[in-house]
Amino acid sequence: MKEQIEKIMAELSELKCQTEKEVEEARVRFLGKKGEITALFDEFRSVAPDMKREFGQRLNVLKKEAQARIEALKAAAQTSSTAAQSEDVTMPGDPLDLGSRHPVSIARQEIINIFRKFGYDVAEGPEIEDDYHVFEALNFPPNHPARDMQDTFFVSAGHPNPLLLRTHTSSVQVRTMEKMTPPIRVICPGRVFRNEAISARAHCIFHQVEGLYIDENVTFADLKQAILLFAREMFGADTQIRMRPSYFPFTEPSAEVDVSCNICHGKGCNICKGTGWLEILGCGMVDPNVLEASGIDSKKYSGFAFGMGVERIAMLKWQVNDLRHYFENDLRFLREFSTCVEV
Ligand code: 2U9
Repeated sequence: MKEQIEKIMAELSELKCQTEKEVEEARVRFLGKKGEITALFDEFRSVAPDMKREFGQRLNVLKKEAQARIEALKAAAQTSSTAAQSEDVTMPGDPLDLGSRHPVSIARQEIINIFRKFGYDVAEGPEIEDDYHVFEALNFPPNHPARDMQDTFFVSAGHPNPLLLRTHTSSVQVRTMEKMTPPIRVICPGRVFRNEAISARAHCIFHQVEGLYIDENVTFADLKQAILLFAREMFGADTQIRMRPSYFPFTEPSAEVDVSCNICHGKGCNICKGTGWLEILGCGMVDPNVLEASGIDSKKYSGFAFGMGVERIAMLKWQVNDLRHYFENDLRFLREFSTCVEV
């Protein structure tokens, strides 16, 4: 009996089971009604009285060991079967909810791509600027309303050259003129800030793309051609433009540009308010004072400049009726642009 107890003890320590079924089979084999350990307890009845104490103790140790081993194997089998159920490695992965480009980013990139094709470089500059680069160098008179606290966010006021949040990206062109000699052909995309109440048509933060072309003999005809080509690339090959006289401190002459309505093709609809035209940008010939302020000889060089609001271009291109959609991040709105990919 001693050898049998030792043999079963060795088998128990080597025992391995993968599944709960295998554990149950092992339990039946050792501890079931007809199990090997149960059979030893039956045999125990016929053991000589002087050996009963020793074998009784050995048998109890063996039974406890068998029960503990079976319990441990059962717990391990249950854990691995739960893990196997929850981790089916053949299942496809959880789909990732991919985002898409914001319509303002798409429009901004389309504008940049068009002017890049025309040979323009891209320049960027600081959003916190000084009065000189935003107003003074651009021929704004000292009492111009844009220089007022009502219209501009000041970072440090009461200084001869206060710091402020730029109200247009023209300051980037000024810095470009300070650094470079003509020919200069540059577009300046960026965020601008104006102290305005938020509404369907205005926001205190928006995006602009401005352009500047300076060389010898640049004329208004060159400006008109550049804007016409841009409008046709942006809004379609049959787009017409018209120019209306306007005024800006930094350009002379100045104009506002409309494109023919891409919804009604000039017939008149509620998008163009029955006029057949949509305003897209402002432009003009750079004022000689502006050239001279940045060290460019206005007798030798001339140039044109233009500026557009990117949110407005995107509104016209995709018929967005309220500027606030751009800032609310409503996925139903943003997903409408998931198939618009700029090249
Ligand atoms: C330099 C010289 C001239 C940039 C220009 C406009 C006309 C213009 C507005 C369009 C809509 C701003 O976003 S908006 O409100 N811009 O009408 N911008 S000419 O002229 C410059 C710029 C830099 C050195």
